[in-house]
This record gives sequence, C-alpha cells and structure tokens, in this order.
Amino acid sequence: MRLSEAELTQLPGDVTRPGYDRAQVTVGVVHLGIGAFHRAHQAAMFDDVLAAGDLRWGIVAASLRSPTVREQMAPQDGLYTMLVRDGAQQSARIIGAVQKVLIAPETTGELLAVMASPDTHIVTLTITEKGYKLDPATGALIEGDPQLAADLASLDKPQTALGYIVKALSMRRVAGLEPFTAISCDNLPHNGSRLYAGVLELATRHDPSLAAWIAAKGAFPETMVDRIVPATTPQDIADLAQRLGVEDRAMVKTEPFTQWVIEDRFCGPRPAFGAGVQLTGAVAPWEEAKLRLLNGAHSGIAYLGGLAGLAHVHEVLEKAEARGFVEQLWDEAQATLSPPPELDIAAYRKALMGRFDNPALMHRTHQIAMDGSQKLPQRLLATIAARLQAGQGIAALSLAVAGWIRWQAGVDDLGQGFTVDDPLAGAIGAALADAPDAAARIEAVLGIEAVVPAALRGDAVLRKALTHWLTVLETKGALAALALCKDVAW
Ligand code: CS2
Repeated sequence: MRLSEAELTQLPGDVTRPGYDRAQVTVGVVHLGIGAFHRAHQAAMFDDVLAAGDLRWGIVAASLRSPTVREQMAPQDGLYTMLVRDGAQQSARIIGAVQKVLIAPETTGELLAVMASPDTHIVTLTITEKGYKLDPATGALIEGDPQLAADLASLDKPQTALGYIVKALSMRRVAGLEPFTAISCDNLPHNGSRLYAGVLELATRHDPSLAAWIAAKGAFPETMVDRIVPATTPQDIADLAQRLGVEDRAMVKTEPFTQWVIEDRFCGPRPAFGAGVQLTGAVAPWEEAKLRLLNGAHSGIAYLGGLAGLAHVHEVLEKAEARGFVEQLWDEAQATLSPPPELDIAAYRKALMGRFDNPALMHRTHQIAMDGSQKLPQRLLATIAARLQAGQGIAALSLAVAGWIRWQAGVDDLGQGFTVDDPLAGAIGAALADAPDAAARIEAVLGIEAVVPAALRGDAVLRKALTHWLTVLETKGALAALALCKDVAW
C-alpha cells in the first residue's frame, strides 16, 4: 500500500499532515527540476504558506528529464514525507504542496501552459549547477551543449530550463500577462543574475523585443538556499514504511536547519512566507558566506574523506585531522568574507560543524563529490583568488582542490575504483591522460578554462601548492595530507 490522500487518516498520530484542504489549492508556482532538495526546501516553505491559509501557492513541479519522480509521486497524489532527523530524534511531516508532477519532454505543452497561466506568479528552479548551461568559470552560455544548441535553433519544443522560461515568457507577453518571477535555488554564485543573463541571451537570439520586455518587466532575484538533503536510500524507504504503515517512495530525509534568503525583487505577487525565509535587499554576502564556508568545506570533506575510503560526512569528521583541516579551511575562507551584520561567523561555524556531525543524515561523500567542475569555482577557487590577491596563505583551500584533482583518477586510497560523475569528466580525464607526474597534472588542470578562472591559471603560488599536495596525496594518501595541513605556512 502506498501513501495517498486516502491513507492520510490511517497514519500514526505523531505524523504531521497537511493542515489545509488540498482540493481548494490553486497553482501559483511552477518548479523546474523536482529532486529531493526542492521537496525538503522550497516545497516545504510553500506548504507552510498553504497551511497559513493562503491557498494560491500550490506547486506544479517538472522533471526536465527522468520520469522517476512522477513514478514516485503520482501514485501518491503528490504527497510525500519530509523526515527531519537530528541524531536519535526524528519527526515526520506529510507535505501536500505539490499538486502535480510533469515530465517535461512528455508534457511540453502542459508545462508551458501552466507556466504561462495567469495564476502562476513564481517559477523556481533546482536544476543543479550544470543545468544552467553556463560556463562555470565565466558564466557564458555553453553554445556547444546539444540541448542548448537545439533551443538556440528553435523553441518549439524546449530542451533546457532556459528554453522553457524564455518560451513561457514569450507566451505570457503575447497573452498580455506580466512575467513570472524566476527564482534560481541552486548553489551558483549570483544565481539570479546568472539565470537572468542566460535567459536574456537566449531571448535575444530569438526575438530582441522579447528580451527587452523581459529586461523591463521580469524579475530574477538572487537567493541563498541552505538545507542538507542527502539522497534517499532504499533502506530509508523501508524504515519509513515500518513507521507509517504505508510505503512512501517519494520521501525525503533532511536536517532541522533550513534557510532561504531571497532578494526582495518580485515582479508580481508573492506569498507571505513563514519561518526559514528571509527577504532582503542584498543576498550576495549571505551567499558568499554559505558557498565558501558550508559548500567549500563540504567539497573538501567529500574529496579527501572519499579518497580516505570514508563513506559519510560525519564519519570523516570523526577523524581529528579532518576536523582540524575544516577549521583551517574556514579560517582561510572567513578572511575573504564581508558577512551581513546579522551573520555571526563564529556561531555559524559552530552550528555548521554540528550539522556536519549529525550522524542520522548519512550524507555520502560520493554524493557531494559529484559535478566538482561545476562547484569548485564558487566554493574554493574564488576564495583562493581572493586570498592570493591579499597575499594570504592557501594551505587548506589548496589541499581541497588537490583532493578534487586526485579524485579524477577514479580510485581511492584503499584501491577501490569509482566513476567520476561530472559533465567534464571526459575533458578533464583527457587533459590528465598524458601528464607524466604531479607537476604536469597540475599544469594540465590549471589550463582548463571552463573551470579555472583566468586570474589563477598562471599563478605560481597556486601551482606550487597544488603540486605539493597532489604529490602528498599520491604518495601518502588523504589522511596523511589532512594531518600535515596544520604545519603548512603558505
Ligand atoms: C552539497 C550541497 O552536494 C553538495 O554539493 O554541498 O548540496 C549542500 O548539502 C547544500 O548546499 C546545503 O545547503
């Protein structure tokens, strides 16, 4: 038996159910890229709005490719459990905000129609860094990408999120409607501006007057999104079935912490958001602190812990050398930030370590290690550039980057092989293939323009630091490198 509307009344009493009549909800939000993160983050926040009585903010969520999420959610009437785990504590809440799941390639017309509907005021996106089809280092459109090339040629059947947005905005314009507010919820630097630039460029290629209309009337607020949402495992689903008495294949597991900082720049109506959402004039300082502290440390933990053969984040942090390395990386990153007055960095770091330590999340190092080429520029390389420019040391930051380079070999320190899951894995592998030693490998990687910003490509300090660490990683392993980091002065 699956979770569904009909089963809601049968659930155990301690499970929180949607506190509103789902039949009365109308769709005000379209979400592109429905994965676990959306379900545990924005969807829960729109669910709060519905529960507070404003029923205009139901969600139609689309998967741009795979039909998996529909198979998980459609038989469950769009319902799923958000399981919040904190050590031995856990609480279960059924989220009812998602009204329908569409698979973009199969239901292109329906998806565009709902995006162009007068009731839709917000389009949110979690399509991962690579989904924007923008060069990670420069933010320029990757015109060679086959799906983007198709959308540049014709928007009759869009292939990319940018294509859907441009096409739907053009339909709204023709219908005499205002644009929707498009909100990127991915960990990209200046995510709103990047989305805007991509949309505007694509619109310009098709119809400069459409681009002018979008520029004049549209809104693409910057956001900072934060919640750790590890991938659900079959064991999680089996355990929850024991607890609920029904099976929920769309469940998500997450931590208590949740935060969404949104630039207060909407071009149409927006809901009165509840707890966890902050509207602000300037997102950049929040975003930079989060990307450089949380995500920067996460990537370092993922590569170095993963190379040491450790499966989960909290297990990596049980090693004193890894904890020391994270603190050192934070010391380095912290000096590059201009945090907003409300953000107490010392308290933030302490809380962050506690979040990483949460043993109930079982957050896999290999999950975070994915798509490193798309993540490194904003998480580690920008921080390194800022420190080098200020004449400051980069011991821990450069070790994290060297960990990513070592990762490309596809084998950990225990000799276990793995697949490097990254859209640029082929290109990076080819660049590394003929490099005879660590110095040559560093040279090859520093030449990858899509990832390494121009300012760092010829930097002698960085080259030396990376060569040192890659040599240590290749000869002594990740745990030894982590232990050595504290003694390095550069
Ligand atoms: C993680 C993020 O997978 C990753 O790359 O660093 O998903 C991280 O868990 C979130 O950004 C936390 O807000």
